[in-house]
Amino acid sequence: MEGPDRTWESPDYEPSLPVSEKSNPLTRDIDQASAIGIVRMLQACDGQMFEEDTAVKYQRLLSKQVVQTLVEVAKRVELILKDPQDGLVVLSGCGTSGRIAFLVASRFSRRLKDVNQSSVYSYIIAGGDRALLSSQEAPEDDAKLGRLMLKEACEGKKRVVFIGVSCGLSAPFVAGQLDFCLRHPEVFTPVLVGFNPAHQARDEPIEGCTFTFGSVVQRMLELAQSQRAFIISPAVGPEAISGSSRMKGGSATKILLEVILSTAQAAAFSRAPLTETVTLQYLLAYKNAVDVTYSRTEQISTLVEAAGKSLRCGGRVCYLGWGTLAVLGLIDASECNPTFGADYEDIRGFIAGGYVELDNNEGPLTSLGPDFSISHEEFFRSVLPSLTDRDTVLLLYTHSDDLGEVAALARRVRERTSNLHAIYHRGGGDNAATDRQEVIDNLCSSTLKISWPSPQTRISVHMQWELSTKLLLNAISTGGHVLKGKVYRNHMVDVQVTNSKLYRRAARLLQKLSGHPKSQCEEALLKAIYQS
Ligand code: F1P
Repeated sequence: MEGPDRTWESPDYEPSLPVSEKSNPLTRDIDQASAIGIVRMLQACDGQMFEEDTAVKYQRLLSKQVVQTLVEVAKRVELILKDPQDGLVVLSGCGTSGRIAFLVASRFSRRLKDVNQSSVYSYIIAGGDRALLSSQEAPEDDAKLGRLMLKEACEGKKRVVFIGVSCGLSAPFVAGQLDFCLRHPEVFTPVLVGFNPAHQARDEPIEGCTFTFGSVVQRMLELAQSQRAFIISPAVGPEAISGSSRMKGGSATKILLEVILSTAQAAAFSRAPLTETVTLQYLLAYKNAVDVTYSRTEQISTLVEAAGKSLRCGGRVCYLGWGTLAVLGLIDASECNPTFGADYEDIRGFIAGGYVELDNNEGPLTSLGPDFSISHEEFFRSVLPSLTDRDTVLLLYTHSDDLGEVAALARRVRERTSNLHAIYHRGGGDNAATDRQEVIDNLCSSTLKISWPSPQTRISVHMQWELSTKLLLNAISTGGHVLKGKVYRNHMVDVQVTNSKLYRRAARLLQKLSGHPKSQCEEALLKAIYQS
């Protein structure tokens, strides 16, 4: 069997770029690939998340040091769970990182509620809740805003574990929050999650601040020696589409946050030991989820093909989901606009129960515009009447959802289009097909059904289904846009240049592709941005 491709790890490979911005040699020709070729490339890329560390250059997800830090952070969370009064665990980030923070904080808050415990989790996303469903990239550059939002969230709290996520170790919003934590060590334990080695943290000046992301990381590294700050920053390899941290960055964020909170919660309420072995078992359960998902290459490529066809001929792709799988649909759809220059109607997500089910801090956002209408009713009202075979509809559900409701919805969609597909997870060894499931199968032109064995660890099988669904949706929306021609080699070429990270990336890309000097490329970019 062929070993992993380690080209990107060489010091000579794109040496000026951090791992999160490098282009992945595995996907260099993704723009030329067929649907199945795309899926195989994504599989190889996602597989890099769990590769072992070699020549000590990069820490990886399964490295001993990463596992040890996860245990230490979980212990800090456990302390808050055991004595929740005046304590808080804050998960924060920008874009995808903030969306995953929301997803994870919501899930674990719900779990605490189920066992009659008071909630200790809170999320912050740059730009507020509207950023859960749309791209709000300018606030990412605002360190002061980050600090203010954190201050507000922690008002009156005496002990706070703050987990700031920035995949590229680069967002000023998160740097501002970490700086604030470092200035108030009596209250805050700062934790940084990202996917570059610490020395690759961004060192560009931040407007109105005396610190850079890099200098904040330096201060944290010093405190890390006495466990007063923690940095978890394994490399997961370059993204399949260069810099698209919604992909592996988002997946690895979900894995790390869930491992920390799951192990902490099990230790606090079930006296489960909080050890490296247990933590490693959790991580390996996610590796298994990735492997199980990609064992369906053919079926995934059917979905990619369908999405690509719809997008190419001006049709739409709609994700109609239930529970947290629907939230993943909303998240995936919202990311297509900044990544591929897509219109909000190109790929849209809908969730059964709308904002009640989403349960976000700011409540319903429908008044913000049509792209914030997210319920199935809204789909029936505004999309269903104009649905045709050009559009692709994808149902996202699990065996714990109301299959009668799924079947009823499938029937209504099927009256307008035969291009109906489903992703369905079932677990606990439950393989028996129900009548309702058969009805749904017959209505759909393809069903990607994954039966999950009961997990060996305490990990919730739902979290594996979620990761699996995230990978599938990322493959569908990325693959669909690649087939539409929105990617050149493995670069986003229809990206919106809405913050400083994206500006630098766009300028670099112009230089790489045109061969012209930096100054000329920046001038051309500025002209394009300001349309002059
Ligand atoms: C945050 C982020 C990404 C998004 C885009 C712009 O990045 O919003 O989620 O896909 O690249 O930046 P990071 O701070 O997590 O690196």
